[in-house]
Amino acid sequence: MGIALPGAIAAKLLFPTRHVIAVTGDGGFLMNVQELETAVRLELPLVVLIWRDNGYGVIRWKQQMKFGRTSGVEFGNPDFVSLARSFGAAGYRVEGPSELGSVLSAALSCGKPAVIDCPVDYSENLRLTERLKTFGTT
Ligand SMILES: Cc1ncc(C[n+]2csc(CCOP(=O)(O)OP(=O)(O)O)c2C)c(N)n1
Ligand SMILES: [Mg+2]
Repeated sequence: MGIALPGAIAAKLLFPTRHVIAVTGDGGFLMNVQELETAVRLELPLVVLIWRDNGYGVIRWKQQMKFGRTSGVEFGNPDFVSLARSFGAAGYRVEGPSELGSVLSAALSCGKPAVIDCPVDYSENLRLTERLKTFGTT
């Protein structure tokens, strides 16, 4: 956790002509959010795509599978669009699945560091796990 944005900065420094997109959970992004300042200062037009589920989703999933309940995995988030803009980066929000492609294109061509706030619903993961269990016993 936390490596996505610093990793993207390193990648963009190494390969300045290539598109660089960091894909990260909201918790991981917040661990090194201050590196947005680095990306802005170094004028690196990279994109950070944040899956926002307001929690430690993979830990929530594992707790639910193992204990049938969760603890300490929910948190609140800042407004990622405003946060990005306050650093001098661009901020975008995806409002529905059909928008992801166009928002990504806009972010990639905006000419400065960009953050995309993308809400996700991971509940399908639990249903998938249940189905895999069923599959394993038949
Ligand atoms: C530095 C660090 N702390 C803790 C962990 C354990 N860990 C792995 S995934 C995870 C939750 C990730 O949450 P988030 O970044 O919001 O991603 P999500 O699973 O919600 O998509 C945690 C706490 C880790 N991998 N690295
Ligand atoms: Mg999360």
